[in-house]
Amino acid sequence: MDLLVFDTRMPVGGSHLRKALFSAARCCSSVAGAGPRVTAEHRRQLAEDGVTVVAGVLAPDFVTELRTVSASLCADPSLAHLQEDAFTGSLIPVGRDAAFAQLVALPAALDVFGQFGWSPPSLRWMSGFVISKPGQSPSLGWHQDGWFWDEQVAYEQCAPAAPAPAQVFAMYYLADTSAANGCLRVLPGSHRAPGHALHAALGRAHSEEVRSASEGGWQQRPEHGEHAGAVDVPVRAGDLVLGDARVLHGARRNSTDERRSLVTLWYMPRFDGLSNRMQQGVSALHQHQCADVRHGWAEGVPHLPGLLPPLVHQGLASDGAGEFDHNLKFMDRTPGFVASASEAAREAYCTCALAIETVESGLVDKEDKWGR
Ligand SMILES: O=C(O)CCC(=O)C(=O)O
Repeated sequence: MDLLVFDTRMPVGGSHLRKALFSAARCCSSVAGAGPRVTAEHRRQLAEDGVTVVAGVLAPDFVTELRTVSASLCADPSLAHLQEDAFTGSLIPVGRDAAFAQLVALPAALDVFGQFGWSPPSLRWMSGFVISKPGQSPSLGWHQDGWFWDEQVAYEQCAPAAPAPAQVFAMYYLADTSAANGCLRVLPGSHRAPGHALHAALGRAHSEEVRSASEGGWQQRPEHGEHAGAVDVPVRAGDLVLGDARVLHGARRNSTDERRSLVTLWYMPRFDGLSNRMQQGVSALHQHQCADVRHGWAEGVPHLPGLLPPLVHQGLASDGAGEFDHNLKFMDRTPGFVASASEAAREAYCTCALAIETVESGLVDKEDKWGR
């Protein structure tokens, strides 16, 4: 399909991501002599569509440095086990190289976050990965990265005056992207549609069950298909793609012979306002995936110490899979109400479910997970 053409028949409603608006947001986001500027359109896109692009956040020299570091990590034989999934490509924690400390606490990015209203100490960084798709690799399947679907914050954005997302991705592609080399694609508005039909058809994100590239027929699986309302998000190297963790997204196949790499960083814009249980989950994920950063990383990088979540001591058991599997026991990756959730989560879920019910009757089951 054409890039960024918005299909008005999309099932989740309320979204207006269109090529013209998207381009306008990119063009207007930089002012000569100043850092990138966040516009009302960026805010609207993030709130309603679940993703926006702030152009030109990384200087070209820094992009080159990050590309060199990423390439050397991908060439490191000791990290081969983190590159076995042909769909994702590499999934190498940024803690493997201190060069990424500068990126996590980059003043230009913190300035952008500040314009969205997110600042330390409530803004915390959780984790990050070098995701590098080799040339001639298949698409990365549709998925969402929310792991807190038993929490109130997973559902409160169905309310009209929605607060900041609980978790956002900051993606920096290290090369210009297009449909040919595996650009990002998203289903705008799906972060606010936990009853979206696609959820029930997908396996858990970044788990063993969705990484069997060797199996034939992957092209026919729903996570690799075309879906109504989906848009491509091609960017230039160094742009910042900011998105809600819950938005359904994936990447097109890389049909070129060049690697296509990005760094995905995960931030919690309002860590202080999260439940204790979720704060502990953030800290546990941080420790599990990026513990290396505590060993000397923060030294000499202004702002970084204030972005790190507190450490916790709790079980970090995974569901039995290897280091590549990003599913720990406390995570709830499936949208929809679960009986063990708190009363606050139940109320938020019901409000959200009622809002969706008026749009899509028949999808709502208040007693159990949607569609499962
Ligand atoms: O590879 C990409 O373009 C997207 C990566 C992604 O989906 C993620 O970091 O969650």
